[in-house]
Amino acid sequence: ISGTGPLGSGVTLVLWITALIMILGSLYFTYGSVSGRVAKRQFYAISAIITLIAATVYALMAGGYGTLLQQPGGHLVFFGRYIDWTFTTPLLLLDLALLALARNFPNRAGVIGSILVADVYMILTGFVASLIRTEFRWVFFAASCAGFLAVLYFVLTKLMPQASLRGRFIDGHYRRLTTILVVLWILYPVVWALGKEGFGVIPTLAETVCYAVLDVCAKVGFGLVLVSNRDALEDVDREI
Ligand code: RET
Repeated sequence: ISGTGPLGSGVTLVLWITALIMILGSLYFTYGSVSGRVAKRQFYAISAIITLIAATVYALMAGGYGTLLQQPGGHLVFFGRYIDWTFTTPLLLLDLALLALARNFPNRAGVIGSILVADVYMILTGFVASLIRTEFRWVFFAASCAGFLAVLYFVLTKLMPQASLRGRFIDGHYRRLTTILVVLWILYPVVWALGKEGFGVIPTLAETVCYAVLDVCAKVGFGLVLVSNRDALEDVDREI
């Protein structure tokens, strides 16, 4: 890939800072995954992978290789983001599924698979929307939103009742994490619509800052909250 070369200095700085935060997060979660309590290890490990992927892609974008210029009249497409999201959003949903679904839940793989398919559909149609210059992009934006609604449907109506059955610690923890996830994830299409790929009412720097803050909260913040609840994670291990 040739990339578009250096971006504005403000944008580049924000991308490097975010890459650094992701690296620190990844080191922290990796450490926890080998030294922490057994019940927590799988969740530390998933968070470590999520932040490592993000660190890699942020470094790529900061170097000017994670963007392409859409011609003619072009806007910058930060395609790196979609690579990141294709892998990290399924892993975040896997966290919720591992919390909610007991190992002996019938059709566990089917439910998890359905959520992941809806999620990847959301990201890939969103990517296509970002490549299209004409108004037709909103058709793909709408398709992506439909995928997002399907994800929310699974999280709220399929996983939530199962989490409730697993005792009050898991139930409470699942609800807290789901609230954080829903609030943060809804903001992504909002930033997209406001940014260059959508209506173009906010400049690239503002868009970069918004996504950086969202990504740090949705990956590092979410991961920290996830591993902070010992009672709930021990119940996951105890197969309640
Ligand atoms: C797009 C644009 C099209 C419409 C929709 C979108 C949703 C994106 C989401 C992304 C979440 C990313 C996370 C990343 C980090 O950990 C693709 C922006 C609905 C929900 C959580």
